[in-house]
Amino acid sequence: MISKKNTTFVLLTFIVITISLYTVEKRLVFYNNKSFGMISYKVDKDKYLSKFTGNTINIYLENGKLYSQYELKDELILSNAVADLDNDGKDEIILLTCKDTSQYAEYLLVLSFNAYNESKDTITFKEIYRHNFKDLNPWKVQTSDVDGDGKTEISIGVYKTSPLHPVMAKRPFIYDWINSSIFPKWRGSRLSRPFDDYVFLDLDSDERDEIVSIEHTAEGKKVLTAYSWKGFGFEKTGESISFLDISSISVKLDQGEKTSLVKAKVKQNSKWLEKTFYYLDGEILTK
Ligand SMILES: [Ca+2]
Ligand SMILES: [Ca+2]
Repeated sequence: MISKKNTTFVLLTFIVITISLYTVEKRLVFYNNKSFGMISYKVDKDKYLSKFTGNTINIYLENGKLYSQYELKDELILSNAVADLDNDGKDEIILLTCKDTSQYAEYLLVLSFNAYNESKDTITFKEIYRHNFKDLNPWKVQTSDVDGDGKTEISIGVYKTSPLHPVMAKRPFIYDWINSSIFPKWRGSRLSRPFDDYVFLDLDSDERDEIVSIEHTAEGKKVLTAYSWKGFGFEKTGESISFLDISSISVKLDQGEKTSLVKAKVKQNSKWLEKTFYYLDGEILTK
Protein backbone atom coordinates (compact mmCIF):
# COMPACT_ATOMS: atom_id res chain seq x y z
CA MET A 1 0.00 0.00 0.00
CA ILE A 2 1.40 3.44 -0.94
CA SER A 3 1.03 5.98 1.80
CA LYS A 4 -0.21 9.49 1.16
CA LYS A 5 3.22 10.80 2.21
CA ASN A 6 4.96 8.61 -0.39
CA THR A 7 2.53 9.65 -3.14
CA THR A 8 3.19 13.33 -2.34
CA PHE A 9 6.95 12.69 -2.42
CA VAL A 10 6.75 10.89 -5.79
CA LEU A 11 4.53 13.63 -7.21
CA LEU A 12 6.85 16.40 -5.99
CA THR A 13 9.92 14.60 -7.41
CA PHE A 14 8.12 14.24 -10.75
CA ILE A 15 7.25 17.95 -10.78
CA VAL A 16 10.83 18.99 -9.92
CA ILE A 17 12.32 16.73 -12.65
CA THR A 18 9.78 17.94 -15.21
CA ILE A 19 10.47 21.60 -14.42
CA SER A 20 14.28 21.00 -14.54
CA LEU A 21 14.07 19.24 -17.90
CA TYR A 22 11.81 21.91 -19.28
CA THR A 23 14.20 24.66 -18.11
CA VAL A 24 17.24 22.89 -19.61
CA GLU A 25 15.46 22.38 -22.92
CA LYS A 26 14.19 25.95 -23.01
CA ARG A 27 17.66 27.32 -22.30
CA LEU A 28 19.20 25.05 -24.94
CA VAL A 29 16.85 26.46 -27.52
CA PHE A 30 16.99 30.04 -26.26
CA TYR A 31 20.81 30.28 -26.27
CA ASN A 32 20.89 28.25 -29.46
CA ASN A 33 24.26 29.64 -30.45
CA LYS A 34 26.08 28.97 -27.20
CA SER A 35 24.35 27.08 -24.44
CA PHE A 36 26.35 25.56 -21.57
CA GLY A 37 29.42 26.03 -23.76
CA MET A 38 27.60 24.34 -26.64
CA ILE A 39 27.58 25.77 -30.14
CA SER A 40 24.97 24.94 -32.75
CA TYR A 41 26.23 22.62 -35.51
CA LYS A 42 24.28 22.04 -38.75
CA VAL A 43 24.48 19.47 -41.52
CA ASP A 44 21.93 20.64 -44.08
CA LYS A 45 18.59 20.40 -42.24
CA ASP A 46 19.96 18.34 -39.33
CA LYS A 47 20.57 20.51 -36.28
CA TYR A 48 22.90 19.52 -33.45
CA LEU A 49 24.87 21.09 -30.63
CA SER A 50 28.62 20.74 -30.34
CA LYS A 51 31.00 20.89 -27.41
CA PHE A 52 34.79 20.69 -27.47
CA THR A 53 36.81 19.18 -24.64
CA GLY A 54 40.40 17.92 -24.62
CA ASN A 55 40.90 16.16 -27.96
CA THR A 56 37.21 15.39 -28.49
CA ILE A 57 34.43 16.94 -30.57
CA ASN A 58 31.14 16.03 -28.90
CA ILE A 59 27.97 16.29 -30.99
CA TYR A 60 24.64 16.39 -29.13
CA LEU A 61 21.05 16.20 -30.26
CA GLU A 62 19.06 19.37 -29.68
CA ASN A 63 17.54 17.86 -26.52
CA GLY A 64 21.04 17.62 -25.02
CA LYS A 65 21.54 13.85 -25.55
CA LEU A 66 25.07 12.87 -26.61
CA TYR A 67 24.93 11.75 -30.26
CA SER A 68 28.44 11.35 -31.64
CA GLN A 69 32.07 11.80 -30.60
CA TYR A 70 35.09 12.42 -32.77
CA GLU A 71 38.63 12.32 -31.40
CA LEU A 72 41.71 14.11 -32.70
CA LYS A 73 44.98 12.19 -32.57
CA ASP A 74 47.88 13.58 -30.51
CA GLU A 75 46.54 17.13 -30.13
CA LEU A 76 44.33 19.10 -27.80
CA ILE A 77 41.72 21.71 -28.67
CA LEU A 78 42.59 25.14 -27.29
CA SER A 79 39.91 27.20 -29.04
CA ASN A 80 37.07 26.40 -31.44
CA ALA A 81 34.50 27.90 -33.78
CA VAL A 82 31.71 26.49 -35.92
CA ALA A 83 30.53 28.11 -39.18
CA ASP A 84 29.58 27.25 -42.74
CA LEU A 85 32.74 28.67 -44.33
CA ASP A 86 31.88 27.71 -47.94
CA ASN A 87 28.10 28.20 -47.77
CA ASP A 88 27.30 24.60 -48.80
CA GLY A 89 24.80 24.14 -45.95
CA LYS A 90 27.19 22.04 -43.86
CA ASP A 91 29.07 23.67 -41.00
CA GLU A 92 32.82 23.48 -40.81
CA ILE A 93 34.65 23.14 -37.49
CA ILE A 94 37.59 25.48 -36.98
CA LEU A 95 40.10 24.61 -34.26
CA LEU A 96 43.28 25.88 -32.68
CA THR A 97 45.22 22.92 -31.35
CA CYS A 98 48.39 22.25 -29.41
CA LYS A 99 50.38 19.10 -28.69
CA ASP A 100 50.49 19.69 -24.93
CA THR A 101 48.50 21.85 -22.58
CA SER A 102 49.73 25.30 -23.45
CA GLN A 103 48.61 28.92 -23.33
CA TYR A 104 49.11 29.23 -27.09
CA ALA A 105 48.18 26.92 -29.93
CA GLU A 106 50.30 25.48 -32.68
CA TYR A 107 47.91 24.63 -35.51
CA LEU A 108 44.84 26.09 -37.15
CA LEU A 109 42.69 23.19 -38.34
CA VAL A 110 39.54 23.18 -40.45
CA LEU A 111 37.39 20.04 -40.42
CA SER A 112 34.43 19.52 -42.70
CA PHE A 113 31.55 17.06 -42.43
CA ASN A 114 32.64 13.76 -43.94
CA ALA A 115 29.78 11.28 -43.51
CA TYR A 116 27.18 9.67 -41.32
CA ASN A 117 27.65 5.95 -40.70
CA GLU A 118 25.02 3.58 -42.06
CA SER A 119 22.73 3.73 -39.04
CA LYS A 120 23.15 7.53 -38.93
CA ASP A 121 24.31 7.57 -35.31
CA THR A 122 27.90 8.72 -35.87
CA ILE A 123 29.38 11.69 -37.69
CA THR A 124 32.90 11.61 -39.08
CA PHE A 125 34.88 14.67 -40.12
CA LYS A 126 37.69 15.17 -42.60
CA GLU A 127 40.59 17.57 -42.20
CA ILE A 128 40.53 19.99 -45.13
CA TYR A 129 43.06 22.55 -43.89
CA ARG A 130 46.00 22.71 -41.50
CA HIS A 131 48.41 25.60 -40.97
CA ASN A 132 51.20 26.00 -38.43
CA PHE A 133 50.67 29.29 -36.60
CA LYS A 134 53.10 28.60 -33.77
CA ASP A 135 55.23 31.72 -34.40
CA LEU A 136 52.19 33.97 -33.87
CA ASN A 137 51.17 32.55 -30.45
CA PRO A 138 47.48 32.08 -31.37
CA TRP A 139 45.09 32.01 -28.40
CA LYS A 140 41.57 32.29 -29.84
CA VAL A 141 39.75 31.42 -33.07
CA GLN A 142 36.39 32.91 -34.08
CA THR A 143 34.42 33.52 -37.24
CA SER A 144 32.90 36.76 -38.47
CA ASP A 145 31.40 38.54 -41.44
CA VAL A 146 32.80 42.04 -40.90
CA ASP A 147 32.14 43.25 -44.47
CA GLY A 148 28.63 41.78 -44.71
CA ASP A 149 29.25 40.00 -48.03
CA GLY A 150 27.76 36.74 -46.71
CA LYS A 151 31.19 35.08 -46.74
CA THR A 152 32.56 34.07 -43.37
CA GLU A 153 36.03 35.11 -42.29
CA ILE A 154 38.25 33.37 -39.73
CA SER A 155 39.72 35.54 -36.98
CA ILE A 156 42.71 34.45 -34.96
CA GLY A 157 43.73 36.28 -31.81
CA VAL A 158 47.54 36.30 -31.77
CA TYR A 159 50.16 37.50 -29.27
CA LYS A 160 53.16 39.02 -30.99
CA THR A 161 55.07 42.16 -31.88
CA SER A 162 54.25 44.16 -35.00
CA PRO A 163 56.52 46.37 -37.16
CA LEU A 164 54.48 49.46 -36.20
CA HIS A 165 54.14 48.50 -32.55
CA PRO A 166 57.21 46.50 -31.51
CA VAL A 167 56.01 45.13 -28.17
CA MET A 168 54.38 41.78 -27.40
CA ALA A 169 50.61 42.38 -27.45
CA LYS A 170 47.36 40.67 -28.29
CA ARG A 171 46.26 41.45 -31.85
CA PRO A 172 43.19 40.36 -33.83
CA PHE A 173 44.02 38.94 -37.29
CA ILE A 174 41.32 38.29 -39.89
CA TYR A 175 41.56 35.90 -42.84
CA ASP A 176 39.25 35.30 -45.79
CA TRP A 177 38.41 31.67 -46.58
CA ILE A 178 38.76 31.07 -50.33
CA ASN A 179 38.95 27.65 -52.04
CA SER A 180 39.63 25.85 -48.75
CA SER A 181 42.51 28.09 -47.75
CA ILE A 182 43.06 31.23 -45.67
CA PHE A 183 44.14 34.60 -47.06
CA PRO A 184 45.04 37.61 -44.89
CA LYS A 185 42.26 40.22 -44.87
CA TRP A 186 43.41 42.37 -41.97
CA ARG A 187 46.38 41.89 -39.72
CA GLY A 188 45.97 45.05 -37.71
CA SER A 189 48.83 46.08 -35.53
CA ARG A 190 46.47 46.81 -32.67
CA LEU A 191 43.09 48.10 -31.50
CA SER A 192 42.98 51.59 -29.97
CA ARG A 193 44.17 50.34 -26.57
CA PRO A 194 45.62 47.11 -25.14
CA PHE A 195 42.83 44.53 -24.90
CA ASP A 196 42.13 41.29 -23.01
CA ASP A 197 39.58 39.58 -25.24
CA TYR A 198 37.28 40.25 -28.20
CA VAL A 199 34.15 38.89 -29.87
CA PHE A 200 32.32 39.47 -33.16
CA LEU A 201 28.64 40.32 -33.42
CA ASP A 202 26.32 42.58 -35.35
CA LEU A 203 25.83 44.96 -32.46
CA ASP A 204 24.24 47.84 -34.42
CA SER A 205 22.08 45.68 -36.76
CA ASP A 206 23.79 46.86 -39.99
CA GLU A 207 24.22 43.23 -41.15
CA ARG A 208 27.98 43.40 -40.64
CA ASP A 209 29.79 42.11 -37.59
CA GLU A 210 31.58 44.52 -35.30
CA ILE A 211 34.56 43.70 -33.08
CA VAL A 212 33.75 44.29 -29.42
CA SER A 213 36.78 44.18 -27.14
CA ILE A 214 37.62 44.51 -23.46
CA GLU A 215 40.18 47.34 -23.36
CA HIS A 216 42.42 48.86 -20.70
CA THR A 217 42.08 52.61 -20.18
CA ALA A 218 45.01 54.87 -19.20
CA GLU A 219 43.37 55.19 -15.76
CA GLY A 220 43.70 51.46 -15.12
CA LYS A 221 40.01 50.71 -15.69
CA LYS A 222 38.37 48.70 -18.46
CA VAL A 223 35.80 49.52 -21.15
CA LEU A 224 34.00 47.68 -23.93
CA THR A 225 34.83 49.17 -27.32
CA ALA A 226 33.13 48.46 -30.67
CA TYR A 227 34.76 48.73 -34.11
CA SER A 228 33.14 48.54 -37.56
CA TRP A 229 34.83 47.44 -40.78
CA LYS A 230 35.37 50.38 -43.14
CA GLY A 231 36.68 48.65 -46.26
CA PHE A 232 40.37 48.83 -45.29
CA GLY A 233 40.34 48.42 -41.54
CA PHE A 234 38.33 49.04 -38.42
CA GLU A 235 36.95 52.31 -37.11
CA LYS A 236 35.84 52.81 -33.54
CA THR A 237 32.05 53.17 -33.42
CA GLY A 238 31.11 52.85 -29.77
CA GLU A 239 32.23 52.57 -26.19
CA SER A 240 30.82 51.70 -22.78
CA ILE A 241 31.41 53.54 -19.52
CA SER A 242 34.49 52.35 -17.64
CA PHE A 243 34.38 49.63 -14.99
CA LEU A 244 36.91 48.56 -12.36
CA ASP A 245 37.27 45.32 -14.32
CA ILE A 246 35.52 43.38 -17.13
CA SER A 247 35.78 39.66 -17.86
CA SER A 248 34.04 36.75 -19.60
CA ILE A 249 32.84 38.51 -22.74
CA SER A 250 30.47 36.50 -24.96
CA VAL A 251 27.71 36.93 -27.51
CA LYS A 252 24.08 36.41 -26.60
CA LEU A 253 21.34 36.12 -29.15
CA ASP A 254 18.20 37.88 -28.07
CA GLN A 255 14.78 36.27 -28.40
CA GLY A 256 14.09 35.05 -31.90
CA GLU A 257 17.79 35.55 -32.73
CA LYS A 258 16.97 38.97 -34.15
CA THR A 259 19.37 41.01 -32.04
CA SER A 260 22.84 40.15 -30.84
CA LEU A 261 23.91 41.41 -27.44
CA VAL A 262 27.16 41.34 -25.53
CA LYS A 263 27.31 39.52 -22.23
CA ALA A 264 30.14 40.26 -19.80
CA LYS A 265 31.00 40.23 -16.13
CA VAL A 266 31.79 43.69 -14.80
CA LYS A 267 33.25 44.79 -11.48
CA GLN A 268 31.57 47.76 -9.85
CA ASN A 269 32.19 48.78 -6.21
CA SER A 270 34.17 45.57 -5.60
CA LYS A 271 31.21 43.43 -6.76
CA TRP A 272 31.17 41.27 -9.90
CA LEU A 273 27.89 41.46 -11.84
CA GLU A 274 26.80 39.75 -15.04
CA LYS A 275 25.57 42.41 -17.47
CA THR A 276 24.05 42.47 -20.94
CA PHE A 277 25.06 45.29 -23.28
CA TYR A 278 23.49 46.79 -26.39
CA TYR A 279 24.45 49.54 -28.82
CA LEU A 280 22.81 52.95 -29.22
CA ASP A 281 24.23 56.00 -31.01
CA GLY A 282 27.90 55.40 -30.35
CA GLU A 283 27.42 54.06 -26.87
CA ILE A 284 27.50 50.53 -25.49
CA LEU A 285 24.86 50.54 -22.78
CA THR A 286 23.81 48.04 -20.12
CA LYS A 287 20.31 46.63 -20.14
CA1 LIG B 1 30.42 24.09 -45.40
CA1 LIG C 1 32.78 38.51 -45.22
